Amino acid sequence: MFRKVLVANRGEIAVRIVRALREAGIASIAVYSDADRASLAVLMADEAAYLGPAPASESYLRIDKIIDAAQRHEAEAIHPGYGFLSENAEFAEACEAAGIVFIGPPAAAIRQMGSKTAARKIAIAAGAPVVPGTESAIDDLETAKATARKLGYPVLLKASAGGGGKGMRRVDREADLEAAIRDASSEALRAFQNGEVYLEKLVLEPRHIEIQILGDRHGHMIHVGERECSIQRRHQKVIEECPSPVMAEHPELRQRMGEAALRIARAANYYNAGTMEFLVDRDRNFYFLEMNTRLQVEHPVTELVTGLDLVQWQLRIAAGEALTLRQEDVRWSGSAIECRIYAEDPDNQFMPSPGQITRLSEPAGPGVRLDSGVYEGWTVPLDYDPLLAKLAAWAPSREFAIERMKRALAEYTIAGIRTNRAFFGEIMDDADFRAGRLSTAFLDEFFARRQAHEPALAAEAVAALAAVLTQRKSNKAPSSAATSQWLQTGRETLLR
Ligand code: MV4
Repeated sequence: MFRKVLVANRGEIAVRIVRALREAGIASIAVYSDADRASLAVLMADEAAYLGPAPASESYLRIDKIIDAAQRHEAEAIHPGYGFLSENAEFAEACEAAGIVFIGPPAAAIRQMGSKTAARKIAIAAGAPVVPGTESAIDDLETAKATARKLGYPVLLKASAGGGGKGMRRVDREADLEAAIRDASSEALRAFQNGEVYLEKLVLEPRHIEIQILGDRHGHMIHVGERECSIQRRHQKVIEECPSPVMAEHPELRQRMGEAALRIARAANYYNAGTMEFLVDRDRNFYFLEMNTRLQVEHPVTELVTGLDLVQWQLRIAAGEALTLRQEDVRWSGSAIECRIYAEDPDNQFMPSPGQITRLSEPAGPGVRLDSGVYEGWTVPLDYDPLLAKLAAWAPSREFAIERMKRALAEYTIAGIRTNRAFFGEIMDDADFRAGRLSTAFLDEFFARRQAHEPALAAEAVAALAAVLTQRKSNKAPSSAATSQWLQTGRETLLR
């Protein structure tokens, strides 16, 4: 096993990895930018290495600086976390070239799966179901028209290099196809420097369910079940759970999806931790979408239900150890739900919220897990994703996990900044959520229902306004530079 590992990330995931390293008796090195000098990960790690200015392009995305820090601190391996360089094949290769182990999959698998069309081809070759569509990029309108007609409208245009919904266009009729190809292609070109787009049949109101896999470097691979990730806002996951509520009624689906995920992973010569994303339609047909070649934000719900520690397994696998778990050793017990706590204002179009955490009181107790990257007094930088923490609740049943989540949310106090904490309480009480009636359309429908009830809240709004007005004299106007920069960012987001 390694003696010392560098964590090439920040925030809650850096803390999560530092914790795993400490448990394994491995020394940890945190990295930090100017904005993160006093981050929780820096405080918790054994050593810390400065990278550079706050912008990620000058710090957390700088392969040269990270490799240099690892060498200066004599790290034997680097854990990339998620985001940043975690799915960068060049980074994985640079680690190897420097004699440092990249804690993740082989660079070739990262590269292959980075292309959605290549991933689709691998899945098809592996005999796994994919959404009906084209195997390669569209290069002429007439062929595209013929394909769309064969698939049947509505169809979906997607960017080959895509992800996160960029370069995606729904097309409802042939008359709209030409313009949609042009729009999607130019958006893809701007976002990914690659204008290739392809066609898929549109799956209506699908669920988004993903399968976690683990494989060692000796050819042994297992799946550790699914996560339901249908509750998303603008392609950003908000709530995740394990098991998916559909598995309660259709337990054979887990095995079928698990086997499909493993076929794809084997075809890609994959090892370490990875995730296959699937769309699941109303008739429970499932289709492979894409693969994430990294540890996922939402991995804790899998850990709570399986009792496995995915980061420990990542470390052992990267060190060349055998995955000693057999498929039949994996058991799923109870139900776990995770809420992503963001520094954003749910009452103001989820704009990022400025500043310093003036008071923090964290939930604990039975069945509660908090993966946080913040502490009282810390100023949340505006340079990065504003994820503060992930709050997860486990219980023997989904119903009780929801009650535990509500209790934990009520115990959670974060003052000085706006957060989406209270918004989760509303979702936990939503009838569709409680019934497990989920799809990627859930949040839009939830907001529409909420809007419909808004007039009933008028009296409360008047009371709240009165309370604010009476308190106002004693409050100083927020005027720090940090505040105004946050507001500026928020306004720009709003105007996009
Ligand atoms: C789809 C789809 C429906 N039909 N593909 C969105 C991001 C990208 N990774 C794939 N996405 C989708 N692909 C077909 N053929 C619906 C979505 C989609 C979605 C997928 C997962 C989670 C949330 C989503 C929200 C809107 C659309």
